[in-house]
Amino acid sequence: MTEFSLASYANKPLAECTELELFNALLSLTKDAAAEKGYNQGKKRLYYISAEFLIGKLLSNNLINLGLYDQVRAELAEAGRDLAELEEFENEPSLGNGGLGRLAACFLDSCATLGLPASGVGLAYHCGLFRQSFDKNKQYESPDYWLRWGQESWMRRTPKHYTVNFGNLSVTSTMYQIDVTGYHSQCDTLNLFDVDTVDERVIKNRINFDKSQVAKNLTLFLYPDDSDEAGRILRVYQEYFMVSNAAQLMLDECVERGSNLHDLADYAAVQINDTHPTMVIPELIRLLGERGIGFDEAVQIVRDTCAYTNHTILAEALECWPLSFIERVAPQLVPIIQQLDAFVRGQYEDDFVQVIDQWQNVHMANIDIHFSHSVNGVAALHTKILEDSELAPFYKIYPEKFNNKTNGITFRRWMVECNPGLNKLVSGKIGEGWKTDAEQLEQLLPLADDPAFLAQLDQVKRTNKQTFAAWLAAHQGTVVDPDSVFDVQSKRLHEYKRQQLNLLWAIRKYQRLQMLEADELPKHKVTVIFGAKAAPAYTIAKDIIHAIICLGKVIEADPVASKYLQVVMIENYNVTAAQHLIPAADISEQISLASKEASGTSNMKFMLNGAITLGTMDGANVEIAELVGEDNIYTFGDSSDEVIARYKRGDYNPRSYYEKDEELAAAVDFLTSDAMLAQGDATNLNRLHDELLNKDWFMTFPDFADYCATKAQVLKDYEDREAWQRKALVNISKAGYFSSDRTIAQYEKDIWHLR
Ligand code: 26Y
Repeated sequence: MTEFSLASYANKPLAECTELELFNALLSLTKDAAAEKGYNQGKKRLYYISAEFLIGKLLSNNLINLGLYDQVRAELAEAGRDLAELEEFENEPSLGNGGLGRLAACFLDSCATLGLPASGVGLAYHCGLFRQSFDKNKQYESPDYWLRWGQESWMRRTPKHYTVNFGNLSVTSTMYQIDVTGYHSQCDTLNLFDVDTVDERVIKNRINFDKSQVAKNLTLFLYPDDSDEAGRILRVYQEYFMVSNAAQLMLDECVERGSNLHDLADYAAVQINDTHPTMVIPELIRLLGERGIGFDEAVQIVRDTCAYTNHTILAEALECWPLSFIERVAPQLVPIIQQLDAFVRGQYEDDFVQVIDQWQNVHMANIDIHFSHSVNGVAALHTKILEDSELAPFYKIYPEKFNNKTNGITFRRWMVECNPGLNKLVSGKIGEGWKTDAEQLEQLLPLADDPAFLAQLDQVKRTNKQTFAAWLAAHQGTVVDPDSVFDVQSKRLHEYKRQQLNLLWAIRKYQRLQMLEADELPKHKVTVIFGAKAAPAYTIAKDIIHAIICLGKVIEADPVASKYLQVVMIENYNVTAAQHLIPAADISEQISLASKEASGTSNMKFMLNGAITLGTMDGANVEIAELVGEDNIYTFGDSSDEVIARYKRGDYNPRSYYEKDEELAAAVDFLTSDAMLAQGDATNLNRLHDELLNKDWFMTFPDFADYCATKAQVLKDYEDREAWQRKALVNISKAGYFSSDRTIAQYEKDIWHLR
């Protein structure tokens, strides 16, 4: 084992280095240390294909996993330098959007740690997902040039190049590699493809660019605006580029490892992360055909190799492309997709399960289900809804394919790295074993009766809240009170996640504060903290952001209410912000409309960091509730069965709730009050008001009263600090089930069989 000394990677004394010089020295050191650990290898390899990898900053994560963190920090400190300064300096890779991408990142961490040979395969987006800023209380999007400032060097350029043929043009690619370090183990890799002709100059203003110049724009943005046809076709180009590269890479590597391609399934497992990589199925069939394998055998080989994960039951996210788009982008796939369609038609009559529908639209999920050997949901309830309703006709045909893999998170990033105080407290009591054997956290349970330990837990939370407050002040100039209750909802902005329900609660709270007598005022101030990006073309989501920011300003201007309530929106919420925020949270808001959130993973991160969940019985919340017991979680709202039944009846009318509940009506109408209009834009506020009153597709009104009553109980219980920390301790102790190491072990055992 080499002794790694940072000084030997710098060409001048560490004290005299610029941040860039220090950062580059750390990069080289980390890469050498990773190379020395070596890479997980074996006959069979996992190819995890995903449009997103939300990997977060890598410096500290890699140092921790390589066992170099303390040593490097000490060496820096000796030279009067601070590792935190370099963590700030590092740009966060902008390669993902939300849960699906972060899950992919946690999975790679666990694969590497468990010694499974695995490659992530995706795209090297130059500007990634947009960077969010606020101006006039609205979201603005700009390109996130995360590759600048020397940081591109996490990505190693490889000599691998492929040709990808589109209908009207042919492009070449280059593969870049990022090391995925396992915790005290070997490495895996994240393989990201870039198009060689990429040209950032096609970007016009902000995130607008010439959509027709595919060879130049293909790898610029993640999820480019798809509100017009050019944008949707571009998405198909991106997807085909991703999977064609993935398929070619995989076949090359498998042949190198000794496969004759007939036995491909013994050499590769492909996991299709949502429908975005679906075209890998016809592409593999096509490539196997080129190499002399007949259609029927190729179909069987591909089915044995591929597995599909469904992450959503929202119809809009189940991709469905006009065959004419595929004809333009990848005409070579059309006859194959038609053959797959004919194959299905020959066996099943039900329109629902066909590959190509009567309007000549290709249903990507249907390809995945017929032509892979495993279909999994991401939480027990989600899988059950897929089986019983959403995908019931498929479940009837292929009951053996369906399985559940409840999501998980890597505890290395989501506790060891982001919450050093808690890491120290926990490890001081039960040792370090929980970092790779997460169920050991249960050893903390007896401490629920130890007031001294609960006080220490409280102290850790307090410190984290102060640290977060300092970070927020430095980053966006917003001042929050660390003595207030941190009530946090951070996740993609979507109506089904119901940030608007939380917003209505905050309005109601504000209105009540205005009516209270001095002796009734609450003990603790509540700081409602939101972090969320809205898709650029998602109008109502942006209206919700606008309303949240406006409300924050209204309250701030009120001398009395602002002592008891603050509403804050974090700018450009990303993994870095999450790592600061989650350890500081008291309340974890998981308030999606029951049946709509496939799993959620922030719920797990908050729990692990000692926040108490206030949530609906949706996604993985259900499993959290089972584990911690009803005393240690707050649940409310209609059940998924009730919600599904109400959708089926089709008789939901938000007005009937509005008319019956005066407080609800007052809160809704406040959106267009003079106070709000003085802060914001009438178009946006009126639109949101009307949307809620006339449509409210995600049924916030029926859950409003129960949500408010439950939240009142949460805030009341917060006053008993010892009882509260006991709940926190139970949550931390029971979080072990949600380690992505457990999830990955299940994928390995049930689906991949890499070993
Ligand atoms: C339509 C297309 C543009 C699209 C883009 C992004 C479709 C879906 C997505 C992202 C989906 C996503 O992030 N899903 C989340 O996956 C998590 C990991 O399984 C779940 O925990 C979470 O409930 C789900 O919303």
